[in-house]
Amino acid sequence: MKNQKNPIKNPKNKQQIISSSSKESQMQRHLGWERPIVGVHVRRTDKVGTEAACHSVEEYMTYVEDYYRTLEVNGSTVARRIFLASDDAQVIEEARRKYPQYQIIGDPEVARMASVSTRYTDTALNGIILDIHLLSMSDHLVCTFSSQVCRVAYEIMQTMYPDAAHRFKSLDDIYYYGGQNAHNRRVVIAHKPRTHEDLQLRVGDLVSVAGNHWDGNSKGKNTRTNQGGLFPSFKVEEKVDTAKLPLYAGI
Ligand SMILES: Nc1nc2c(ncn2[C@@H]2O[C@H](COP(=O)(O)OP(=O)(O)OP(=O)(O)O)[C@@H](O)[C@H]2O)c(=O)[nH]1
Ligand SMILES: [Mg+2]
Repeated sequence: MKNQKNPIKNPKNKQQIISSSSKESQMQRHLGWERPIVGVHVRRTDKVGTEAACHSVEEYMTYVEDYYRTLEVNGSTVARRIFLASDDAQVIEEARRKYPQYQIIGDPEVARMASVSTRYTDTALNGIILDIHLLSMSDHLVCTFSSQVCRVAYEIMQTMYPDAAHRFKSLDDIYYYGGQNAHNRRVVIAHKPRTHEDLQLRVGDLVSVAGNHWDGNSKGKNTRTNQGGLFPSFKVEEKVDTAKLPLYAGI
């Protein structure tokens, strides 16, 4: 009985597991997948200018090149390879044109189906599942963590290593769990707005933070005034929320 419930020990399920993993390696052979490989996710279309800034292909590739140069510090030569996923097919075409020294694995047709008008079809769903899977299988990720797509790939990647915390470069947000509790910050140094974009802060105010802009500023909302805007990140500190947990005195 016990044996039947265990999918690894049950021969029928074992067969399924073996065939799905061999399908995966067949697919990787078909794509020309070899390691080391960097997974690059370029989120464009509806995201750009509304929820996130546009980053050029060159900006992503600078960090890819850094990764390969670091591998080469011992004097070896490492072939340049990326897996490129995007919701904009032009990005794959642009990268292939500008970086002929790179082997670029990526399917412009999958990216075309990810456009806003067709992304809710079954074909597009298969495309995003495959893209996230291949991003997670990469040795290193270069992407924008403002996108849930890359954060999911990174979360899956974490299951393959004791700690994958150094295996990514995000061009914008720090990692966060979609739907996480608020990480409010408490103001420790008052702030007078420098421009109309800035928040006014009093010591003790609580600020909900939307993102780090990596130029010394963060964006957030002052919960006292309900005003949103920028502020110097060093003027606030994390407010740690505590919760009462059961003591299990009998254990
Ligand atoms: N195939 C493919 N589809 C993509 C890619 N990037 C974005 N998409 C599509 O765009 C959708 C965006 O999904 P969301 O979960 O809203 O992710 P996001 O907009 O990047 O981030 P949040 O809205 O902040 O969660 C995906 O479900 C896909 O349909 C990509 O690299 N490949
Ligand atoms: Mg979205």
